[in-house]
Amino acid sequence: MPRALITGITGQDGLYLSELLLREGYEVYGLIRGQNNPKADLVAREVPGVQLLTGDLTDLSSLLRALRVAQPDEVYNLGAVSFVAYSWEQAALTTEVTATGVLNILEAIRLHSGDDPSRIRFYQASSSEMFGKVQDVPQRESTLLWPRSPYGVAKVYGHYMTINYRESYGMHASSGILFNHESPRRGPEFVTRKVSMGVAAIKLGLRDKLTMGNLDARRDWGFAGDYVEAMWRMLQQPTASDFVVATGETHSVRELLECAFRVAGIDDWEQHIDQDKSFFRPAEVDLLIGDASRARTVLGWKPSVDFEGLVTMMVEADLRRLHDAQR
Ligand code: G4F
Repeated sequence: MPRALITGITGQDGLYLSELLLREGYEVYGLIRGQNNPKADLVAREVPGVQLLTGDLTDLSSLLRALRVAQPDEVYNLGAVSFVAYSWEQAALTTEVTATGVLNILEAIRLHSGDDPSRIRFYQASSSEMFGKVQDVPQRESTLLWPRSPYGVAKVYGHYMTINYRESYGMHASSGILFNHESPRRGPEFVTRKVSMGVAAIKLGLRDKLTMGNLDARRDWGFAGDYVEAMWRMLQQPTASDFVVATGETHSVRELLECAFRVAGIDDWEQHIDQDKSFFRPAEVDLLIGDASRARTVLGWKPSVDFEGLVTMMVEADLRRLHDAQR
């Protein structure tokens, strides 16, 4: 039975990836941070087969301990301070977790693996946020990175450190440059979920307005359930490498709003939107659109849910959730 260790187990990707690995017959361990982490219950409820270990990406010895217990064949590093807007407010913490945390887990794997650093396969959750002020349209693996946030800078560090460990020690370390990926499990601070929850609440008459930031930013949004499949496929390759994972479609936040209100059957959507400067960022990533040709060719991966399907899935899930909560 193959064994996997996942950091960032409490996020949407951790949950979807756990489901996939359990289906594939893995023994799955999840690293969870802090004393009495309230999200432990969520993991136990949603993916009961996962065994939780306490540890923190900023604490090397806790990572070594987790590796000793889990004895994984594969490690997926999904843990990060992942909300871009927050990274300006806590830039040092973001750097410690999202950048240095990658070095810590790579180093822990190297130390744990002894003579054969390639025996544990490693996945690093790199991000399209690294493209920032984009230098190519669409963005691909070879596109110059130009991050625009402390989060993006931290992800660039983790990305290159992963490549460096592959080249220095022969580790089977791959980096997935994932474009925005969403689901009904997405945290409410991210724009897609904020919109799906807000639109559902407006539809049910629980509120009237949604306060937004920049409506012109464009993103390549896919479904998280599809993207964890790409992560897994990367680690099944004979050689480690880096892959862009994206849908190849781009939409603005305005189009996201239009679509979400349309799904809920509300026409006069602009009446329900306010804008507030506090939701704008000090520097914006204006346009993301990925070219995932390499993932298609090498991994045989393609997305199964398009933009409209994703927004429909999220709005309908929040409508059901709010409806049930009212009964
Ligand atoms: O949903 P967002 O907060 O995601 P963002 O910043 O693109 O980052 C996400 O995707 C990255 C991959 O590219 C990940 F690495 C990262 O961890 C995260 O998952 O914001 C999307 C866009 C931004 O341009 C933002 O300015 O939506 C714009 N936006 C407009 N109004 C808003 C809002 N974003 C949020 N969160 N809230 C708003 O009210």
